[in-house]
Amino acid sequence: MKFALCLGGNMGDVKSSFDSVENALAAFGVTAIRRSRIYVTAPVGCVPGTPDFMNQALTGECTSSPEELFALLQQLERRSGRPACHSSQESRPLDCDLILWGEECINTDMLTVPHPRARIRQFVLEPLAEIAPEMKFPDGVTAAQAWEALQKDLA
Ligand code: PH2
Ligand code: MG
Ligand code: MG
Repeated sequence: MKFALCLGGNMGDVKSSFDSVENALAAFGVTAIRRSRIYVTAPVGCVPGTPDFMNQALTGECTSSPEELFALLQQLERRSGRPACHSSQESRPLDCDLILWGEECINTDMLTVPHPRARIRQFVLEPLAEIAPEMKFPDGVTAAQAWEALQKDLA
């Protein structure tokens, strides 16, 4: 299945954390890995004074289940030094969010895909539209169209 991630972080050596995500995904068997450029983005929904984030979209192809991939992503977040229990408003060395899993909707206790806030976040859609403009959300809207729509909303 083709999938899309949004990588983020605002503590420590974020670029090398992003590199280690690519290496770990390749070792896990993910192929056709593509990464956007790194975007420096203002924090959204964080306490005042939170440092800027770096964000990057990553796409790949995977033969394992979304749950298996998600477990790997959590392991990588943990390995970067991020506590297991962590508010989304806090700074973090590494966040690996599963944004799209093909055009599927997944709703389990662990996992909600598409990521519920993907369509309202510039730091998700802009990098994703850069590398996978044709990738579709379950309603058939492409990443490029979603990014265009968000830009209109933001204007
Ligand atoms: N992630 C968050 C909260 N706010 N802001 C930016 N700019 N980038 C992020 O990756 C981000 C955020 C929670 O995961
Ligand atoms: Mg996140
Ligand atoms: Mg996350």
